[in-house]
Order: sequence, then structure tokens, then C-alpha cells
Amino acid sequence: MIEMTAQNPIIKHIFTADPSPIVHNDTLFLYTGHDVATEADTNYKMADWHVFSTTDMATWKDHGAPLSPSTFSWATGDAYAAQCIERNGKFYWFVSTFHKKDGVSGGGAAIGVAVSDKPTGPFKDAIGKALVINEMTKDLPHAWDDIDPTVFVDDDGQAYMFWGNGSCKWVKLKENMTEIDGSITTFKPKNFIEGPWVYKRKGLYYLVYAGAGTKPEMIEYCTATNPAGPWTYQGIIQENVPNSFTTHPGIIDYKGNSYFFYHNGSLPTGGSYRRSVCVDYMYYNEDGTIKKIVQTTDGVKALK
Ligand code: FUB
Repeated sequence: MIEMTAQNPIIKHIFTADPSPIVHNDTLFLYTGHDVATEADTNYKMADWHVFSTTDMATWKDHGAPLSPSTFSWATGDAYAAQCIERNGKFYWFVSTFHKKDGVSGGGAAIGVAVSDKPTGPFKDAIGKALVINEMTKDLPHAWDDIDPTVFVDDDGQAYMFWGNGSCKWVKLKENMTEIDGSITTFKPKNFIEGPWVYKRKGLYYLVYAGAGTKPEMIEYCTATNPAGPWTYQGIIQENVPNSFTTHPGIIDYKGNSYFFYHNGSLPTGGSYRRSVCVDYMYYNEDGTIKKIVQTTDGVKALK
């Protein structure tokens, strides 16, 4: 097990992207993608999904890669953005990857769900098939619009999954977390590109996402008083990141602080396809709006 000391980027021995944090039993677990593209590559190569953990926000343990597209018999290709959440003592890892077509690649982006009794795995395919396939959403013609799942469970026990590239889609999930409940709704938050992260704080729902049209991505957000919307655009909270076209939000409260995880291309030989996960503090205004994130190289302080 590799141990690392923080300072952005927090993970330096491999390239990581698309961070997704949860807290379980006082430990923060961080789930990430894994960029394995060479410096010469001009597209993503993402081998698997990794798990890291910390109890002090400074020392990170690498628990390896307990999940990859090969875990799903129906999947092939890259391990795009994912989010793991806990419910009823089980850990459900919602992932975006690509569906086989006629036994080989070519089926378009799809969302799968893996399950484990522990936050670090082992994980197995929870249902033996994809939860969402490209053919289930028809609003956009491109084959990779069904990526980047984010799942949250409301106070009344209703689970929701949001996802999308180019448009944002959402659907209710059944309590078993492995079945869709009802029809999929599609909408377009202002400047939405991809990477939604949905959560609730003090009765207000937040939809944070990567946006900005044709420029390198920034992080923007909307709020709502109902997860079904309507969503009110609230602005940009994170400007472009160094040396990466994409960035991707992962938000968590832990031991009294709010933390904003994201990725950039700042490691030596890094770039848009060799990204690295970072963390900085996140602050709210009295009215629940989010203050601009200050990107630092120092990162966050060690917790006592
Ligand atoms: O990591 C691959 C893709 O890049 C993710 O699915 C997007 O959110 C962007 O970060």
C-alpha cells in the first residue's frame, strides 16, 4: 500500500481523474479514474478505477484498482467518470464506460453499477448488464452522451441519478439502487458540458458541473428546491485548471470542513489525458451560494 502526503496534486505516483469522495466510519474514501495515455496520445486511455483513503486529509493510502471495465462482461474500453455511494451497508459504484457491440467495441457509452460490502471492494457487477445504454436517451446524436453518473439519496429515501455529456439527464432509482424507476428526463443547465455532481445542503439541492462551451472547462452550478428542478443557474465557481481541457467536481463535508476535489494536468509530463486529482477548501455564503474556489498548490491542511 502506497502512502502519500498531500499538496496538490494529492496523488503523484499515477495519473488520476474524475474524483468522487465519500465518508464512511470517519474515513474519507476517494474514488478516481486512472489516466494511462502516453505523452504522445491525443485521447483518453483510462484503464481502471482506483480507491484511496485518508483520515487526516494529508496522508493518502492507495487501495489499488478494485474495478475496471473488464469487471462488466458487457463493457469494453475506457473507465470514464464514476461515483461510489453507500446505502444499507453496501457500496454502489456507478461508472461510465463503453458497451460492446456484437461482442466487440462500438456500442456507445453506458452506465454500469458495481456492488461491494466494503468501500475498498472487491466489487462485482451488481446486475450483469448496463443500467443505462446509449439507445435509452435520444436527445443527442453522439454516442458518448451517457457518461458521468452522480447518485444521491434524498432524506425521504428516494435515490436519484444524474448524468450526461452535452445535456443533463436524470432518473429515479429504486431502493435496491440497481434499477431505474420511471422515465428519464433531459434538460440543459446553462453552459452544461458534463461531470454533474448532485447533493443537498441545508434543504437546498446543488447541481455542480463542468461547463463553458468550447473553452477549456470551468465548474459552474445551479440550485433548486426540488431535485426535479427547476434549476436556477448560480454562476462559475472554478475557473480553468492548469494544463487540462477538462476538470471535474467531487464535493464532500468532512470533519467540519467542505472540500472541493477536481483534477488538473499539473504533474510533470501531465496534460489533458494525463490528469491529477487535487483538493482545495470550499466555502458557502450565508444564503447558500458557493464562493469561488481558490486553486492552490499547497492544498488543504492536515487535520489533527
Ligand atoms: O475522464 C474522462 C472524461 O473526461 C470524464 O468522463 C469527463 O467528466 C471528463 O473529465
